[in-house]
Amino acid sequence: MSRVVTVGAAQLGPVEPEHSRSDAVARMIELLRDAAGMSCDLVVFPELALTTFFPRWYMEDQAEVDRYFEREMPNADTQPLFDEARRLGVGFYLGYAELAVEDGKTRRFNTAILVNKEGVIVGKYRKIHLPGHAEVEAWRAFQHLEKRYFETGNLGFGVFKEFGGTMGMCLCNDRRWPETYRVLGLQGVEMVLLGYNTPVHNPPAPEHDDLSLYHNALVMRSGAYQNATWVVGVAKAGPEAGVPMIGGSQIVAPSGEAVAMCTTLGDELAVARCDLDLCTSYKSTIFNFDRHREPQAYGLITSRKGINTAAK
Ligand code: ING
Repeated sequence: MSRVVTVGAAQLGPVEPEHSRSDAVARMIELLRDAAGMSCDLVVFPELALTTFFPRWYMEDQAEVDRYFEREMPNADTQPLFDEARRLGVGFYLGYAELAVEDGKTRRFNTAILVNKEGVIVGKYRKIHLPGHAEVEAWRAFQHLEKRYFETGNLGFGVFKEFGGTMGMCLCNDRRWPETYRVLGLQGVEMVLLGYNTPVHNPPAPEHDDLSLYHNALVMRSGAYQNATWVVGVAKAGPEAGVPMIGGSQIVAPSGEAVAMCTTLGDELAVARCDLDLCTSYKSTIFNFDRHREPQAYGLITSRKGINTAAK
């Protein structure tokens, strides 16, 4: 028995500051239609897909920053995407900047949602690992102010029983942290969906720049293999507001192999038929967590003394 989900990695090229949300939505609808033409069940769009990657600038005025946030979802700008997806019978993952009022307090998150084939939001995730810095750093060619503009996500890493399997979500920098995949893996995740906006150049470590695509692939492929899950990673790519961002969107099998990849820096769709039952081949053998993981023996800081004793 196979549980095949046909997935479209819908990479976007630059969303420039002068592009409106409806410009971005129109491009995403084009990719959605292409995906439906290839029998996709689910399409994954990038992080912050509706706007340019605004954390690259320092903005003093909060009202200026808030222009990049969505106050409700769907809204007038995104309703056409929801409507077309429902008409086509395709679900999607969408990254955007969320402004929410919770208990009378205004909260701002880097958010992703999972929308089912009926156009209903069935899952939400708020980015936990926020890279960059909170104060403007004039020495940088461009800023990375996610720690200033967003709060740490408060929804944890959850799984959602959708599309015939166990789906998980994360965002961008989360993909670099093994904890992300392991927390999802311990919940039996079978497909991790993630969008990213990754500059080629990381100002604090220019020596990493040549490895940016390698590191992108490395973290998603190892996360997939070590947690016996599919991983779908989708870029907003290309020279956005003059800042080059990596592409490298790809669909990764539980084996760690990339089965589909984008090869440009523009709007591009990569499609794969993903059999969720392939996860079982790893979850029931080498990564059978119940049989082979030994968390009680891992010597966390709280049992440091225990390790020293064993060493004598
Ligand atoms: N972007 C980057 C990412 O983790 C970054 C931050 C840039 C890390 C360059 C390392 C090198 O992919 C976001 N938005 O998290």
